[in-house]
Amino acid sequence: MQERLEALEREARAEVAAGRDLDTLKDLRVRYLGKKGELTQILRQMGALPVDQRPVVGKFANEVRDRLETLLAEREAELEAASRELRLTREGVDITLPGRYLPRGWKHPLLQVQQEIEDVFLGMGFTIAEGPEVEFDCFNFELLNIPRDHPARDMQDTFYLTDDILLRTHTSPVQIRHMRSVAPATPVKVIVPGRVYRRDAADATHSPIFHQVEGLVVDRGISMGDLKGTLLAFARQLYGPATQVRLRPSYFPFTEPSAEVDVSCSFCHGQGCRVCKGSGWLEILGSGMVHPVVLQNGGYDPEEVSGFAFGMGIERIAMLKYGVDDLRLFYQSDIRFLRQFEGV
Ligand code: 2NL
Repeated sequence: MQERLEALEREARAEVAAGRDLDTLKDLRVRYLGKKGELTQILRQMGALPVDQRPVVGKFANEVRDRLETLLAEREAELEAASRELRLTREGVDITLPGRYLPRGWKHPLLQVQQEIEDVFLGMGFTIAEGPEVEFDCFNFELLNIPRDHPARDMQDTFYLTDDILLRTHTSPVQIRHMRSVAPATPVKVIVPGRVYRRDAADATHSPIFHQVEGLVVDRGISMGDLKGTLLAFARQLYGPATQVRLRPSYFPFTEPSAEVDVSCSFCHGQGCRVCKGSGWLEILGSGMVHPVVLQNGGYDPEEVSGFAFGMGIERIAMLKYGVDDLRLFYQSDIRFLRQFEGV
C-alpha cells in the first residue's frame, strides 16, 4: 500500500510539473486529492491492512497529501504570477509616448470680427442688447420712420411670414424695443449684433442672410461731434492708430442728418490700391443723428434729448479686414478657407 502511495505521489508530481494552466491544476487537485480522488480510494482500502500497520500507513498517506497540497499551491502561484506578468506586459503603457492631440475648433471668422467690434464698444461703455429675428412690421419699419408706402422699403426687400410679421432686415427693431423699455428717464448706449435677412440674390457682395452690428446713443446734448469721435475711436482700434475717417452726406429715413463713414484704406494707407479701387478710402458704415420721429417712437422727447446711431455689416468689415473678395466664402464651410482664421 505504501508503494501505491509512493507511485501516486510520483505520478502526481510529474503531472503537476507538466500542468500548463490553472484549469489543468484544478482538475489534478480533484483527481488526486478530491473526495472521490485517487488518494481517498487508496485510504478506503486501509481496512485490509493489519491493525499495527494502519497508523504507519495513515501517517504516510497524510504526509503525501500535505506534500501534494503544497506542490499544487506552489505551481498555482507560479502560473498565476506568470499570467499576471503577461497581462501587465500587454496592458503596459509607454508613458514616454507623446499624447494624442484632441482636435480643437476655433471661432468662425465672422464671430471673431463680431466679438472684436463688441470689445471695442464695450471698452467705450456700451452694453450689448439682442432681440428676435422674427419681428413685427411696425418694429422693423413703421417706428423707424419707414411707412408702408415709403420708397425706402424697396431699399431692403423683405421676407414676410404673414401680413405684418417678417424676418428683420436690420437690428434696429431691437434698439426701438430697448428705447421703449428704458425711456424716458434712462439714457441709451447700446450696440446690437445679430443676423438679418434681405430678399437679395446671392453674389460676391450680397447674401439673403448676413450680420450687422448697430449702435445707438441717446442722452441730453448728444451731437454729431460725439458721433464722429466715437466712430474715429472705433476705426482706430479696429484698423490701427493712424486710421483716418471721413463723413459723407447720405440718406436714411431713421437719421437726419445721415452720413456714410469711410476709413483710410488700411492696405495702401490712402495711396490707392486694388482693395479701395484707387480711392484711398473704404466705406465701413452708415450713421446719423437719430430722427426726432424715431426718438419719439422710442419714448423720448426730441426737445429734451438727442442721439446718434450707426450700422455696419460684419461681412463687409471682415472682407475689408482680411482682403476677402467674395462674401459667400464665409458660408460655404470650406475648411481650407476657415482654417486660415485659426488662432487669428
Ligand atoms: C448701414 C446703415 C444705419 C442706423 C443704422 C438706427 C437705429 C435706430 C435709430 C436710428 Cl433705432 N438709426 N440705425 C442708423 C444709420 C445707419 O445702418 O449701412 N448699415 C449696414
